[in-house]
Amino acid sequence: MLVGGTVAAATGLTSLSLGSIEANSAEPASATAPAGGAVRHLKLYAEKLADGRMGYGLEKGKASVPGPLIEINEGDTLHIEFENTADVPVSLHAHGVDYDIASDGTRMNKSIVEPGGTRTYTWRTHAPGRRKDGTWQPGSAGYWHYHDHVVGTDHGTGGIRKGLYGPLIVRRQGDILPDKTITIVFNDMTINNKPAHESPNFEATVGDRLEVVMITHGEYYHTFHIHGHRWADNRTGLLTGPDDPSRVIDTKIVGPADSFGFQIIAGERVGAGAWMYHCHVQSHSDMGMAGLLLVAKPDGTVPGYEPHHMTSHGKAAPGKAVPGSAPKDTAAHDPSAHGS
Ligand SMILES: [Cu+2]
Repeated sequence: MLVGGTVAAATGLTSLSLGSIEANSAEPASATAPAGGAVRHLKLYAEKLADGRMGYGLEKGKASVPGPLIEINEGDTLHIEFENTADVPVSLHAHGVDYDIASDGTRMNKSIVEPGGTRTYTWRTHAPGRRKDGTWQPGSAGYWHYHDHVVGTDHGTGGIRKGLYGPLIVRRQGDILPDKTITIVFNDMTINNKPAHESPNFEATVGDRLEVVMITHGEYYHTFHIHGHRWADNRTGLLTGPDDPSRVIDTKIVGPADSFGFQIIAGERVGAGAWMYHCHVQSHSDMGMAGLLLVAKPDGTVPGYEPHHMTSHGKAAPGKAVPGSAPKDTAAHDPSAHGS
C-alpha cells in the first residue's frame, strides 16, 4: 500500500539454470527482484487491539498480527516513521538489516517510543561482496523479521507475546518473485496469536508460486511441517541447479526468533486439496498448532474440503482464508494480503 518503490518488472530471464534438464520452455519466465539502491519511506503504527493483543499496522486502526510484510531489495534504505498510539512505550527492532545504534529499538539505546510519540528508524541493506582482507561479506538478503523490544520487559517479552512482530524480506537481485506471500508465526503455543484450534488457513490456487515466511517466537521449540510440499534448506528455499547440495526437507526444527522462508508451487505433483501445515511436536499439534493451506483447483473448488473442517481434536473451526496476492511493487503490503 505504500511507498515510493520500484516495480519488480519481469526481466524475461529464466532465473534457474537447469542446463540440460531445462523446464518446460513454454512456461513464462518468473519475474525476478530488481537491483536495489532505492530510498524508501514507510509509515508504521503500533496499536492496542480490542482483545488485548497489540499489533503493527500501516494505517491507524488497521494493525494486525502478524504485522505487515515489509519487503525491500539489497541496497535499499528504508526510513520507517513509527508512531506509537498505545498507552505504553513501544519500539521497533529488526533482524538481518544494517542500522545505526539509534535505530536499535531498545531502551538501552534510548530508541523506544513513548505513548503518542513518533520516531524514524532507518534500516539499510547491502549486496554481498569482498572485504579488503579478501574474506566474503554476506549480503542482507534473507527472510527476517521485526518486533517490539520494550513492552513488558526491556526484551520486549510482553510485546512479542501480545503480537508485536512481523515479517521482513530482503531480496537479492534476480531472486524469483512469488505470486503470493503468507506469514506463519509460531508464538508460544499459538500460530499468529490465534486461539487454540483457530489457527489461520491460507488460500492458493494450483500452480501458484507461494512464498511462506516462517517465524518463531516465545518460549518453545517447534517443528514446522507442511503436507505434500518440500523445499530446499537454503536462503531462498529453491535449488539453484541440479548440483545444489542443499537438503530438501518438509520439516524444520525452529526456535525463538528463528526465521526462514521458501517458495513452493502449490499442489505441484499432488494437486488441489486442504493441505495441513502444523507443528510436528505431537502434543503441540494436538493442542491446536495446526492450520490448512487450501489449494484450490482453477475453478476455485478445494476437493474434499468443507469450510467448517475438523481440526486435530475434532473440534470444528471456521475456515478462514486470505484474499488475493500481495502487490510486488511496494516495500510493504497490506497485512490482509498475507495473513488473518
Ligand atoms: Cu510446537
